[in-house]
Amino acid sequence: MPNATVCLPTYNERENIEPMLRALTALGVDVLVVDDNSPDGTGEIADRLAAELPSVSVLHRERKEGLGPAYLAGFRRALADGADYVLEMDCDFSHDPNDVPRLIAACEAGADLALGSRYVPGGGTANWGPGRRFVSAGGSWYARVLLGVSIHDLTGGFKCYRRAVLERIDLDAIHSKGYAFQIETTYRALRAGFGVVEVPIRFTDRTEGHSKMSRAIVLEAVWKVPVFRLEALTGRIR
Ligand SMILES: Nc1nc2c(ncn2[C@@H]2O[C@H](COP(=O)(O)OP(=O)(O)O)[C@@H](O)[C@H]2O)c(=O)[nH]1
Ligand SMILES: [Mg+2]
Repeated sequence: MPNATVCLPTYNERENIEPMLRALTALGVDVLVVDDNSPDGTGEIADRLAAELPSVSVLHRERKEGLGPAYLAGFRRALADGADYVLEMDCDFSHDPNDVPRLIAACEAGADLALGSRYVPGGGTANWGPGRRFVSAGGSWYARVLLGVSIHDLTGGFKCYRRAVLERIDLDAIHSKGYAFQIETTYRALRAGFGVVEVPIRFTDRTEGHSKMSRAIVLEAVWKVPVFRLEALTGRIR
């Protein structure tokens, strides 16, 4: 396995953190848990596992600020620690840890950024009703059309970056918190000329713990997409 670090943001994932860390370490990747002081004790469980598993480390942040800031802190740490590939992944088993090697393989085969994608042939969502599928696929379609890109799943959070991508895109300029963060990072990579590929994945709803998705996170993505396009037109995203 190449030198890859999975950044795993957690907020109240007490039921999921241990099985997830065991599944990931069995694959031979490094894992960086980024915990925002979860009130349910996820951070302490992660510390205990980090003491047992040499490939696991934990970044503790003081408070919950959303997925974007947690990932940015994780990316900076992973780059400083010398990772060649940096991955994003949810800690609720919506993303199958066994798909991690496929994302890394896509980068090894030449991609700069590999996206786990629900909306390409072979990908999909298990146990989602038509309403939720429509909103999610519609959101990606909205971003795809407004940004003028050819990516089908822009809001997914299962990704593998070649380190050069994170070194090149301006991490300091990114202030998105939720789905907008996923759209923005991929858009910045595309604008910078990197090769982005979609790898089909099957997304499964979590069975343990609770989603932290909110109306504010959805609205942020809606208003930020045209802003990203404007920023690209005015040279602020390049
Ligand atoms: N560190 C950190 N992790 C978060 C935050 N919000 C969500 N997460 C984690 O991000 C992942 C995806 O969040 P989730 O609530 O499942 O979002 P959903 O899949 O869109 O419903 C999970 O591992 C969460 O624990 C946050 O503010 N800080
Ligand atoms: Mg989830």
